[in-house]
Amino acid sequence: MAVKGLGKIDAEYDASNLKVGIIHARWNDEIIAALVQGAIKRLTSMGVKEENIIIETCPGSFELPYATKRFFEKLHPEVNVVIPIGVLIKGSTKHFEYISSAVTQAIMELQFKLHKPIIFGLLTCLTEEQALARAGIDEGKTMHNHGEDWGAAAVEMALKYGN
Ligand code: RBF
Repeated sequence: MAVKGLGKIDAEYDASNLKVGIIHARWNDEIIAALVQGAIKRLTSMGVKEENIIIETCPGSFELPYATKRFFEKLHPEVNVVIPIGVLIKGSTKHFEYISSAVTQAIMELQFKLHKPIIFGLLTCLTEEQALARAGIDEGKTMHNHGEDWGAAAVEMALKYGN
């Protein structure tokens, strides 16, 4: 049994009618691309139709909460759930700490404001190696792709708790 990770999904979900938004930041693009692919792979394997996965981008992780809000309110009110995806890597200044906690808090609060499920697709890594590993693309392939977990979480949250 795995100690970390999402664990076995709790039910057979029929996701064939779900509409899912993915909004990804454009910083750290190689890692982002792998995470987005991981999310799409899991969503489609659970029955979400490719044409019902709507992908949008924003500049960096800091912009994810507002982009997610406007995605629901303006661009695609019909989507059931959004996966905002960003990769923050600690540098030599305090940016990392400020952005990590502000974005985390804002995404959490946004769910309660909008009454929509929003998945936490933010990696907050101390090194680039950590981020590569969590996207499943480090040299030794030491970890799985966390984007896949986010895809599964999106389906479960939309079908069990969504409206
Ligand atoms: N955005 C990310 O998504 N990941 C990062 O690792 C990241 N690091 C940043 C480091 C610095 C010093 C600055 C100024 C910005 C960084 N950003 C990063 C971009 C940030 O999320 C935002 O897009 C910009 O600050 C514009 O509002």
